[in-house]
Amino acid sequence: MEKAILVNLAVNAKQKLEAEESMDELAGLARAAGAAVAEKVFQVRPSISPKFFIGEGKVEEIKRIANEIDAGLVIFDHVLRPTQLRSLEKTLDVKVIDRTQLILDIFALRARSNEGKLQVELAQLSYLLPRLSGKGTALSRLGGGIGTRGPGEQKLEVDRRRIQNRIARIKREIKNVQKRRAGQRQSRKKSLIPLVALVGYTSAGKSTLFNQLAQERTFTSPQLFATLDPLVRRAYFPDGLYYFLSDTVGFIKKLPVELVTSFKATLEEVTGADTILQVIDLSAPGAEGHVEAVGRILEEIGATDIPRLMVYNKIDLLPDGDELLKRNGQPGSDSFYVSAATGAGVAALKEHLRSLLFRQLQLFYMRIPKDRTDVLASIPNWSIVLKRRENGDFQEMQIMADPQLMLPWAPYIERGERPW
Ligand SMILES: Nc1nc2c(ncn2[C@@H]2O[C@H](COP(=O)(O)OP(=O)(O)OP(=O)(O)O)[C@@H](O)[C@H]2O)c(=O)[nH]1
Ligand SMILES: [Mg+2]
Repeated sequence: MEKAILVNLAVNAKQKLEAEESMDELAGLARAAGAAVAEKVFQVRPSISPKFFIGEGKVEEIKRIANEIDAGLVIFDHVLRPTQLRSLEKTLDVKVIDRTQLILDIFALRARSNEGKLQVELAQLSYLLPRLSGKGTALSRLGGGIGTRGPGEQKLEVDRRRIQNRIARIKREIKNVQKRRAGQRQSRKKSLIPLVALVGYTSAGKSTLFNQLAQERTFTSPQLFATLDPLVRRAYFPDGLYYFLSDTVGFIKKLPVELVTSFKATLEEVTGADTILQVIDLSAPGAEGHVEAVGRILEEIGATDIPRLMVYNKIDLLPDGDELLKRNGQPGSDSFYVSAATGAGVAALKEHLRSLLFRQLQLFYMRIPKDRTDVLASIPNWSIVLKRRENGDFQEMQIMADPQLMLPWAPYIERGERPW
């Protein structure tokens, strides 16, 4: 494990609390990247030093600490200029990375699908390009480990021209993947089955809730950014009615701009959703700030018109958790309190989702002569087929459909309930 020293600069004492929260988050990120956080260094300074970002005295202090505890990595809780990074490394004589590099590094570790890897590489190259500024030597410092994963050093050492070519090629490849994804979205739209997207701050519990709703095992982990690639599954109600549920990448404050743009593919899934479930870790110290950060990103990707439910998670960690449960299901409320881990409150959320998504749909029993292939073929275009079976010369179906659309099909509707 690489021993890391974290550094934060606040411009005035009032920002101290914010700085501490931000550093806690940075520590989580550093651990997610595989570092051992050995020391946190704070400085309050009214202005940013052009040379070292922090004051020169502080640099000396960090150098002393690094020597004492044998730390090989210093992580700044900010975005540093290339010249600042270089001066710091020269003076400190250890690897120095900024918040952006750290996040990019975690994404590089976690990306699993081909598309995810492309997105990460694109983000890394976009970060790198303006920092090349003709100085190839700036890259040779990358000796491996945290802050250097992804495209790999050899690839990083190619010149600007080749990086630009590579960026262009990745963008084309991503476009193809996005086209395919758009096609899949299109066919989902046609099929009337609603799409629900889980969004939220990293580690809010999206994947855990996804598993509860879709009854499916996906990767949940205390690590940050466990989920990077969009995942869509069917989530069933006991009677066979279902919707598509999508798990997405976690958001984070100060998300590198390189990532905001390149992870749009993941977030596009969200803009196509019929309903958004915003998952909030109610036990997290900065929960309010997280809600705001996610809200801002939803605004940026144009998803604010989509109906949204607020799902306050991890109530099992709160002393008043049982009290909060009682608030579920109040008429007109878009807030739900759950524990995705224990399942508490999830039933109320499911019930609400069902009425929200399928409000205008009713259950019909259909009996259609097998030779009416035109009717049989059209049914899935305007209804959700729950079950079908053969019965002599007939196909029998249970469907969910909007009653207003049923008039032309009245001759094929079976009256009375005949559950099977
Ligand atoms: N105590 C408690 N822990 C929970 C709950 N829901 C999730 N967790 C834990 O919180 C951590 C993060 O959960 P995930 O479901 O991976 O979170 P996520 O939002 O998908 O995170 P990313 O994919 O990394 O953005 C895991 O260790 C979960 O076990 C809950 O209701 N209560
Ligand atoms: Mg996840």
